Formats: sequence, C-alpha cells, structure tokens
Amino acid sequence: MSETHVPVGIVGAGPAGLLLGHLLDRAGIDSVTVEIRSEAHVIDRVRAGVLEQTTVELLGDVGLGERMAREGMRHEGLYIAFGGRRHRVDLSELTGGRAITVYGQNEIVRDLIAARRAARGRVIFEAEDVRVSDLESDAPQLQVRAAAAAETFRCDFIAGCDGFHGVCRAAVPRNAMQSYERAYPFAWLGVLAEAAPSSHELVYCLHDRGFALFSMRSSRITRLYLQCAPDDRIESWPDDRIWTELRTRLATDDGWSPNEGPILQKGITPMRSFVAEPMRFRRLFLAGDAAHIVPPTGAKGLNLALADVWRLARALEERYRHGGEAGLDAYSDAGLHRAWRAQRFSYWMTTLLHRADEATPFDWRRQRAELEYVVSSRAALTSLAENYVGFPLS
Ligand code: RFL
Ligand code: PHB
Repeated sequence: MSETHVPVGIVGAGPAGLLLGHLLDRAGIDSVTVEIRSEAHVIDRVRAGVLEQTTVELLGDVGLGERMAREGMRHEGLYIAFGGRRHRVDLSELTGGRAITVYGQNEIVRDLIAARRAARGRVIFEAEDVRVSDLESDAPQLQVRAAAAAETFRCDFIAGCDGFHGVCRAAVPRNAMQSYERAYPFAWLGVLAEAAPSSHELVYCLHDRGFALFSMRSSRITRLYLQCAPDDRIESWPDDRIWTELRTRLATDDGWSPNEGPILQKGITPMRSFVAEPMRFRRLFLAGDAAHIVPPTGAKGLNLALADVWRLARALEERYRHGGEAGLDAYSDAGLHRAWRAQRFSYWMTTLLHRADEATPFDWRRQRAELEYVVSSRAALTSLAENYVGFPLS
C-alpha cells in the first residue's frame, strides 16, 4: 500500500469537486480528486441547466467560459403559466440588466474535466472503497482502491464534494453536525427530447393536474419536467403518457405548446430540502450537495455548489500563501447564509408551483391568489427576479 502526502484531498468529481481542483491548481495548490463513478457516467448525467449570472462570470474569470459563451443561451426572462395564461417575468428589466444562462451541467463537467486534464491534475475515476479517517487529527486520511491497488493520501485538508449520499458527511461524529431536512409529497419526472424548443425562455407552469416545466439544452434539444408522485416508477410513464400529460399541463390559451420529438432520456428525482450545520468538521470541509440540497424549482443547487468551492478555494489560498485561517473559519457561516437564502427561495417556488395531494380547497384557492399577486405586483416580481438571477458571491 502506498502513502502520499497531498495538501488537499477532494472527494467527488461532480461540478463542485472538479471546480475546486481547478481553482486550487490555478493558485498553485496541489490536490487529488477521487470519484467512485466512471468519467463517462459523470459527464453523461443529465441534471441542472440554469446558471446564475455570477456563476457564468466566475467560470469565465477562471478560463472556463469559452465554449459556454459560444453554446450557452442567455435568457433575460422566463414565463410563469397558470389558468391557461403565460405571464412573462422580465428578469433583466427587474434586476438592472442581469440574466441567467442555460448551459447543461454535463457541459460544465465536460469543460472542467478537460481543464483538469490539460493541467495534469490527478482525478481518479472509478475509485473503490473510498474512506476518510483520522478526522480528529491534523493530517486526515483519504483512502481509496484504484486499479486494484490501495492508496492512502495524508492530507492537510479534505473537501467533501461527494454529494448527498457521499461518505464525508457520514464520517463526521454525530454530535458535531446538525441536519435540517424536509421531504416533499411529490417528485419530478425529467425528460430530454429531441425537439427544437418552441419558446426561447423557460416556462414554469402550475396546472390543476400539477407542475410542469419547459426548459432546453440547445436549439435541437428540449428539457421538460412533470410533477409526479414520489413513489411513481418510470415504467408507468411510457412516452405517449408523458407527451399527453405535458401537452395538457403546458399548453396555453395563446396557442403555445412544446414541440414533441423522440425522448432520449427520462428519470424520476425525489425532492428534498436539506442543510448540514456547520459545513465543517476540523479539517474536513463540506461543499455543494454534500452540505445542502434544495428542491430544483429554484434552479439553485449547482450555483450554490460552485459558490461554496469558490469560497473554499479562496480560504485555502489565503492559508497556503499567508498562513491565515480567517477564511477557513468564516467558510461555514458564509456558506450557510447563502444556502438558507437559496433554501427559502427554492421552498417558496416549490410550494407556489406544485399541487400537493393533501391541499384543501382553501389551500388551492390561496395558492392561486398568490400566483395572481406575484405576476401582477412589481414588488413581488422584483423579489422573484433578484433571487432567480442570484446574488453576488460573498
Ligand atoms: P454531485 O453533482 O452530486 O457530485 C458528487 C460527486 O461525488 C461522487 N461520489 C463519490 N466520490 C467518491 N467517493 C464517494 N464515496 C462518493 N459518493 C459520491 C458522485 O458520484 C458525484 O460525481 O454534487 P455537487 O458537485 O455538489 O453538485 C451539485 C449539483 O449536481 C446539484 O446541486 C444540481 O444538479 C441541482 N440541480 C440544479 N441546480 C441548479 O443550479 N440549476 C438547475 O437548473 C438544477 N436543476 C438539479 C436540477 C438537480 C436535478 N437532479 C437530478 C437532482 C435538475 C435536476 C433534475
Ligand atoms: C433544467 O433545465 O434542467 C432546469 C431548469 C430550471 C429548473 C430546474 C431545472 O428550475
């Protein structure tokens, strides 16, 4: 078994882990990243699509913006639809010119892996038996088995970027971290279809039959979501049922409906809100979905994950350049502030736009009244827009 010292051990090669490796590399700090899945799996996973303006600026500032600038789609507005009508939310006008960009998470991951490779960064895919230990010591360990050989990395710091089901958070002693959680009585059925988007902008829709979302990935690919039951199985959603349901929920009185085409991929995702506090245990720092999960209705998860590692990279740079730990000490509080703000917004968007089975007729009327208010009040629209396009990094 070999043992190597490495300043930062990164667990997980999702967007958070890969960007952290990239940022550390630019700051001259060595790291190793270990990932249980294959490179192809990590790239092909279909997930987020909406980037806040700050996220786009961050990726551009660190040399990752070239393809995104070419292929990403800048959106200056979105639609909220209910009662058969679409209402445009002019994000840019409401936020002094800010906007979001639609660029698939898998494209960001592809760009990040290419950058890690160009910098000769160590990313170990298909790692087995990933374990973190000695967390109470000044030299925590990251152990993996890769290509049938066991390796131990002695680290100054470990970054837990291993998502909600990872090993890092689970390795923290129970009484050292508190978690806050909420499950929702519905899930999202997500569909990738080979069909030209029939709207330039996203459509978030509440119908009597539940939520539906129209999004996109390119001029040829539409991305769609339907509210379904958390225990629904994908087998009970044949393609023709999906299209019938999408058409029924999304079509509006102005004649708009999504273009249809072959379904390339479909899957069901549960919804939850989750926050772990603090986001740190000694020399282990949690980032991204390992520390917090938001329901996807606010489109915040990926943006939060990248904001975490931006802050963590700055704090580690300060530590290695000047020996100061103020940034590391402030990491958790600043991350939790951002995470809870996103948590509030994502919860609000989710409960505003989904139909809960247990909703009483009163709840349903109140929810419709809230939607009417949101689309008719400049104050409410401004609040939605500033949260949706996102806040500056801090
Ligand atoms: P990830 O992407 O889950 O990556 C974690 C990585 O860690 C690996 N891993 C391990 N590696 C080593 N050892 C272990 N023991 C490990 N256990 C796990 C995993 O294989 C994986 O590669 O977390 P990260 O990097 O924090 O990134 C978070 C984002 O992926 C997530 O927040 C977003 O996808 C959420 N999300 C959205 N976010 C947005 O900002 N905008 C959106 O429009 C948006 N839409 C979405 C979404 C998430 C969705 N799903 C499927 C959950 C839409 C959907 C449907
Ligand atoms: C997506 O395009 O995948 C997407 C868009 C908006 C959301 C969530 C997901 O709120």
